[in-house]
Amino acid sequence: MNTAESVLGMLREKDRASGEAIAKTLKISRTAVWKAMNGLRDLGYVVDGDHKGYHLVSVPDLLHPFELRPILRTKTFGKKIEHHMTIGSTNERARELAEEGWPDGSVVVSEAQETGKGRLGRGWSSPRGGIWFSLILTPDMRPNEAPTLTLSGGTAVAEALVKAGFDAKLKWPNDVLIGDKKVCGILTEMSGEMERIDYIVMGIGINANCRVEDLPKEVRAKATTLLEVKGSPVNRKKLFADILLAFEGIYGLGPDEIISRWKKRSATLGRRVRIHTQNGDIEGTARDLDATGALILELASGERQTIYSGDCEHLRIV
Ligand code: BT5
Repeated sequence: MNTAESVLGMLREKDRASGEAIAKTLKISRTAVWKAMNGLRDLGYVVDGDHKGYHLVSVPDLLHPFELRPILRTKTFGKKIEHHMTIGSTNERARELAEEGWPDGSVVVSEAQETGKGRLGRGWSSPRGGIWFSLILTPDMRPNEAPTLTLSGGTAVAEALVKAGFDAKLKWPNDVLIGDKKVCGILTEMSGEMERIDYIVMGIGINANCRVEDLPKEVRAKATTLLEVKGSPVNRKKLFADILLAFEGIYGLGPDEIISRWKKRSATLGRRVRIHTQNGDIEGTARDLDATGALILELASGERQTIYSGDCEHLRIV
């Protein structure tokens, strides 16, 4: 905990705290108190000060560790958080930190991204108000087991959204939908060798308190935001803390349990779908997931085909 965070802790506890009392309790100089106060104000904390002392008037709506730590109930996820007001991509930054050896469960979060990344070189629009973050994971598993880990990220988000009152569903492999529109996308990137994972960076983007009009024209028809669905802003800090808690709870479960949790919230199984793969499109009915998280498709001929990767399109129910 740095000085500013300790000072903030005291301001939260006491209605009014004098500079002298803060300095004495934290064993720091009056100048250090003053500097910490300025640092907090720069972040958007409103602190009144008069001869009787300092008083915390309001806190900023930021996914900053100062705001998250008091409400996080996790053991490892989010114990290290790097926060940005804006960044290119949290995934890129998380990769750098993973290379530096940041531990399992570390988080990079940004209030906005300038060059957010989707899968396969696509872009991800990330205006202010969303929840854009990446987790560094160092699971003890082989690379071929990683697909179920990807499913657990989507499941955690969907379960946290359900807890917050949203009817969130999952589209294979990893989109979270509300009413068939995409509200969250996940980008999993792995570094390692055939037999061993060095680390995984899982990037999760949630359209929380942004408006659909803030997204590019071409994605609006297929996208939604929590603000739009609810009609009023959600508590981003609580939702973020709940997602980390849900994910920590699923992380480390066996593949069978992850897959069964995923299936409970699936919007894909039982639907007619078109899968865009590198080798062309395949249409059929999504029947099941196999033990590795691959999609089992029933073709018109009745034959079953296992799909390991691709973009899934839900076809209209006619
Ligand atoms: C994804 O890709 O869904 C993965 C998105 C991952 C974003 C997170 S945010 C934090 C972390 N840092 C990053 O740089 N990325 C991760 P994909 O399935 O390829 O979907 C991308 C497509 O979704 C785009 O081509 C658009 O059509 C559409 N799209 C772009 N922005 C969107 C948004 N905010 N909401 C819904 N759809 C969007």
